[in-house]
Amino acid sequence: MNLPHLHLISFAICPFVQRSVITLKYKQTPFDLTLIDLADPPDWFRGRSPLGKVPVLIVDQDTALFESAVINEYIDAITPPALMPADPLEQARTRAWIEYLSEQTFAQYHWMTAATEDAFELARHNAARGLERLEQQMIQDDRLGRSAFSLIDAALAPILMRYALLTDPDSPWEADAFPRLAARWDELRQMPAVRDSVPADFTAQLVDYLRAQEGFAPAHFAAKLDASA
Ligand SMILES: N[C@@H](CCC(=O)N[C@@H](CS)C(=O)NCC(=O)O)C(=O)O
Repeated sequence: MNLPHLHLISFAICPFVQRSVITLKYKQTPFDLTLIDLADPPDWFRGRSPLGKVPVLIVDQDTALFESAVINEYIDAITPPALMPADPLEQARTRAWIEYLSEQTFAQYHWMTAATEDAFELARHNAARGLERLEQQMIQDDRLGRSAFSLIDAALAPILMRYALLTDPDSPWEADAFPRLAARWDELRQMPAVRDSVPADFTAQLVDYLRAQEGFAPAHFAAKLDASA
């Protein structure tokens, strides 16, 4: 099958875009990437992205796909090896856990950007509960904890990468508390598709992003990351 031309529209530190970059790199599929500033998006982006969100994947300069889970399923369908299971029940379960990870991505974002100390604590608690439930699932359910790479991993890696970067006594993430997740992150972080899914100056870009926000958590992390960037 001749591959269509794939053009991914991105915002540099977006974890949802990163899901698609991981999938494209895992499949060793060529693609163009255009970065936009979400604070000041270009006019053409509004026309291409019905929700005004990234990622958008423009296929053959023509069709714009949106929603990272949908984009990843499309990439998976047109490039071997297939990551989505063939069995309809397993497909549905895969989609459900990817949706769960979307919630955890937002929980992490709320924690990283909490405006007040109270909101930071609440967000930490919510994110920790989400991680605990995931850890339990991985213990009970070998299909989730197995080592073969999956579309679930493409959604999990951006979250764990950010927790690994934002080490903090008030982090929901503790490697000792989540041994299954920590072991999975150890495997994922060594994969070239995951390692190369963010730019070399990712930490600096995250600091810049946080510095541009206001409130308790951004100031807290920007100062910490600044020192280590
Ligand atoms: N459900 C969407 C979420 C994408 C999303 O929230 N992207 C953020 C950047 S990380 C965005 O574009 N935000 C802009 C906005 O909400 O206006 C997906 O999975 O693609």
